[in-house]
Amino acid sequence: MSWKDYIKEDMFPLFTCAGCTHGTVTNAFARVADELKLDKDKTVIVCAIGCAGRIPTFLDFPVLRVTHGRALAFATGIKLSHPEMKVVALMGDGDALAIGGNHFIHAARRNIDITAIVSRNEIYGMTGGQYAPTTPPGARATTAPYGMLEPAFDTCKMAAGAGATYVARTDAYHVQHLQRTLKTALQHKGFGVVEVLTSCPTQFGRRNKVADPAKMLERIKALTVTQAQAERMTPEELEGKFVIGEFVNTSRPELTEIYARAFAGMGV
Ligand SMILES: Cc1ncc(C[n+]2csc(CCOP(=O)(O)OP(=O)(O)O)c2C)c(N)n1
Ligand code: SF4
Repeated sequence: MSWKDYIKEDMFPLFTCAGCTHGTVTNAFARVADELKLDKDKTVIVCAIGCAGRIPTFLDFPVLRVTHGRALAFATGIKLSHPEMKVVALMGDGDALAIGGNHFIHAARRNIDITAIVSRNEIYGMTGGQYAPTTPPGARATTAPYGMLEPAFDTCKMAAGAGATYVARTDAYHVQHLQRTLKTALQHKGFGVVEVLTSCPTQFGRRNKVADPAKMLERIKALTVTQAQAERMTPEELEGKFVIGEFVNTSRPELTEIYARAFAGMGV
């Protein structure tokens, strides 16, 4: 088998705009699925409405595409009823952190064994460029024509604070780092979060003078620092940067195991 066996090539061409790096995440996922030899009968991907949510339908796994913001709610139901399944939620940042923010923090609190991958393109791509909770201050969006006035979420700090047992950030420029991070996350038991910095040249780029897909990738490169680099930087130097790497990798009781123990021998 090769990584291409995890892609539904008959569905090509992709619907995405040129330079959209949601596709880079899908590509990395397929390669890691091949490395880990993920069983297509024991893995399910849940995604929702949005460009990021549509991309997983090109992966050759059972894919459940649900209402915007509800990927983790459905993923939780699948995992509780089929604890033997590997459950992955592949989401956009608006999807995961705005309308789906509540599901996100409670999945982390419960430490349910789901891998949550959040593609952070800093905008609502599919619906025409409205700002997301991840849009950087000052950036323009259709709903922020004079620049974003609100601060952006730190997804990783939020996930860690809510109790996720694996938390990491990576990006679509450093693709080997992206693959290594996804590989570790997919082997983790418990609620794992991988934030992937991605680019939307069409809706973010055009409004923020980085419409060229290559420039958007250079922007990601310029904005990211490793944890080792971050340690040598002042808070002022770190302002607006994204530290990539692993922030949490720990274990504590997982929700479906807690349920199994609670109902053991009761015939439930
Ligand atoms: C319940 C509901 N609310 C709002 C929408 C409209 N809607 C569709 S996609 C989307 C945002 C998409 O942004 P994101 O999740 O960041 O994904 P992207 O398209 O940027 O990849 C919104 C608001 C919807 N389809 N359903
Ligand atoms: S609108 Fe943005 S997120 Fe959607 S496909 Fe185009 S580049 Fe990708």
